[in-house]
Amino acid sequence: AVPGAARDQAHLLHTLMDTYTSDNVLAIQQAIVHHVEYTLAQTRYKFDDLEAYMATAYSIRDRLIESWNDTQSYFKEVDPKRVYYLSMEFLMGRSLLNALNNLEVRGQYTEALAELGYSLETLVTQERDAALGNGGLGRLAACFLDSMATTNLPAWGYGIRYQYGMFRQVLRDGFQHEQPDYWLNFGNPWELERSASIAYQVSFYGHVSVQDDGGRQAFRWNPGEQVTAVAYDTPIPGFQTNNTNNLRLWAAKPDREFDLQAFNTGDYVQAILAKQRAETLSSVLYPDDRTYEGKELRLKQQHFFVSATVQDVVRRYREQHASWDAFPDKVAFQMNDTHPTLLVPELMRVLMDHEGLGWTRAWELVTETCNFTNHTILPEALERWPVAMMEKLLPRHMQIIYDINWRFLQQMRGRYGDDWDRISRMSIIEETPDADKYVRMAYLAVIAARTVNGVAAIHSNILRDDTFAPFHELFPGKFQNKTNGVTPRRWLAFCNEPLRELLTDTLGSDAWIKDLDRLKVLREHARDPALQKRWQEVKALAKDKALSTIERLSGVALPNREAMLDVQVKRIHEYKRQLLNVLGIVHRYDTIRKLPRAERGGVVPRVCVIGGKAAPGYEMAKRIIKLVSAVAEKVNNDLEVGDLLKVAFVPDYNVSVAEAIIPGTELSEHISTAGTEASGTGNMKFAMNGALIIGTMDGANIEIAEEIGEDNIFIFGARASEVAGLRAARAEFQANLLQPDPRFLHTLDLIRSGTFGWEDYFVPLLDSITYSDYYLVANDFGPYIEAQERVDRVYQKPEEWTAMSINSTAGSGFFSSDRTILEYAKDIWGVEPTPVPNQRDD
Ligand code: B1H
Repeated sequence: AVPGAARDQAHLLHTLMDTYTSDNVLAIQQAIVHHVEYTLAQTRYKFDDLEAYMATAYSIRDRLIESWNDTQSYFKEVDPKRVYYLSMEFLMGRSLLNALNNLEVRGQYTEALAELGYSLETLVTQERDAALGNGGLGRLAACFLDSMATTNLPAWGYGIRYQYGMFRQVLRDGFQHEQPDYWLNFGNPWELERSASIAYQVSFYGHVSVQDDGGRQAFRWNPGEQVTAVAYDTPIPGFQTNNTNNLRLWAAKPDREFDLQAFNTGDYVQAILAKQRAETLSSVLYPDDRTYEGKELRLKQQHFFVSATVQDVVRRYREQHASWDAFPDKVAFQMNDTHPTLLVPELMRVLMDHEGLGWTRAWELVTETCNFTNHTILPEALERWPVAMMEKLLPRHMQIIYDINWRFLQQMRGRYGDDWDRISRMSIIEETPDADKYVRMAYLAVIAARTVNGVAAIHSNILRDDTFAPFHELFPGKFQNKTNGVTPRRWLAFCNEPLRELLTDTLGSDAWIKDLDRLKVLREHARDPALQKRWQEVKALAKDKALSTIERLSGVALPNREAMLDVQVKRIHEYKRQLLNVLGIVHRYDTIRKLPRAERGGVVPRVCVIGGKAAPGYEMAKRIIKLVSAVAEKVNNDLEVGDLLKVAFVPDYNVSVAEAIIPGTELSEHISTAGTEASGTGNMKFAMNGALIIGTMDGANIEIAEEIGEDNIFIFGARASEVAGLRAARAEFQANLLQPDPRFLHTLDLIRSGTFGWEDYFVPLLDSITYSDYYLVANDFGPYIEAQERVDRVYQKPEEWTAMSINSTAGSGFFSSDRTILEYAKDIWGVEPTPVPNQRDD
């Protein structure tokens, strides 16, 4: 029994909290005005939209802190197994609407702000996107955080608090320019700085000494440089749950104690400046998701966040456990691609050199807790670090990697004998005569991880049968598939309110938001005229909004709201084949122009939108952007064509722009060369919102086709199984097999002859698909054009189109990241939903 005094105190506390975070409008206004006056130190009588946004955000953060504290103390009490999701990228986007909707106080806040004279819709746009990621990989991590909180998993995200996120893309004269994204300029109200309580030293360089420790060799790393990692915590709310998880991002600060010697040399100011350089470690996100860059700073970033994370996890474990025996029952790590693979040698090092475990025991603990997700098979993206660089920066880790490799290769010899060819192919160390040696990070990850997974069925099959085939033979049980998903909160319920209402009405409750499979029921009503009518209204509303956003961002006038909205938004890559899309647009333009005036009435008007960033050093991708702009310039000003075709390039595509465009899109393009896109997640977002997909049999498109039915998607082009043969045929100039489509040749001629200007600048682009054509643009052009003609024909039958649209949403349940995350929880992590009781209910 609780003693009387304590009970009274608890009651008092509950009452106080109830008053402060009550859901009534007055309490909300009080909290906002409080933050205007006392946190921002502005006068409550006059504050602008930015200040109103900040104060609103602080008032919501107060609520999040409460549930976050409750969650952390509950987990401490029950000590469930936790999962740690390590990622170099978390592409979070904006937080305000997400938090309001998750806490289900959006209505009350809208009203509270309106009475104070502010519109929530306007305040929302004051927030800068948290763009700590490149694209799909970073956004996947963000969707996973949302689903882990919503499904009540004891989960933490760990990453880097970059001061500069993904660059801002501006177009000048149709060319991409990069501008820094200093997103923390006005402060970040969603984070809590933990510099006083949670900070660790992270070491670099130096040398390793060996001591004899009673017959056992003891290794000591004497580092040459140290920085401090300071924690910044961002609460991650779930939907309709009291659980609030944590995203912990590390920032580098100068180390307080290290190298005081430098100060004694007399140059005090120089010494301070030198220390200050530590902060550059976490200053910038690498904006290239195509080729891995062998830059030392990038390797430093990887070790920095891995080392701080390991120290944090070990401390948390050690607080509650005296021995290491329970470690695998309490901890699971997920490595988001190879970027956090230093986790393996770092955990080995800590367990052996600090905690005194032997190799065998340390290896058991590492291999029972670490798991690896691969996101790409493009060979140029696979990380290989020069041994010389690794040795210099992380000498002890390099020793451990050599040891892991030595033991692994011994095992290989036991199995395959002196098959040196095979052994060198599987070695973690890549050794080619007369060349530098490299550490193959993916092999290190595969060898150490308990599970290895791909991100869509086809991708996981390629990993098993091709990329990692020899490892699959060795460890068949390790390999899994976990098809990606996206959060239906941000990507449907919160970004498309009218559709949310329609779905809730049609399905009888809003339970679908947490149980997306319920959308299946819609199938039965796909041809119901009443539903179709409302569906079309909802879609038209969203389309109008999307078109306005596109007009504002691209500067292209789009007066015809009836034109089909056709969108391809994603990073610009040759393998994603934006070039195929542009060639299709040029062909469409040419076709319209050649049509006799009397026949133009039969043309389906289109607005073709392309958006996405090119890596700053990716010349081909930058030329593609210029080509889109040049084609847009010509087409949009051609009075002959008028409203039948408009082309827009949307600059600075990011999470917030996606939320504005996806709900209104009618046709979305996912047209990568089969076998190149690991999964894709944009495809899932569009399908959920009832856009039809034109796509290849690649990545998750294959499973989308399966789920929504092949009749509801426009599939075209070479299959993955044909790609190698087609490429080989090209290489051998078997021209008879590869007689390019005359429409393709004519389209290229139009560009080459200067129809869109800049013909010299486009030569490398056109050559890349004329000679080697690695991504089979020429091969798939004809089938693409024909698929687009099918699209046009269906668009002319609104009932057909609407039924396909309803079926797309209906079949998208499988692509909720809740499903994905529960599969990870069960098949990989062994963690269980652990709902936190509401403290105020007792
Ligand atoms: C994906 C990356 C990626 N795959 C290197 N690989 C990076 C590679 O900064 N880097 O060095 C950053 C990112 N990103 C994407 O992951 C795939 O291309 C998509 O198909 C997939 O949907 C997404 C999530 O799994």
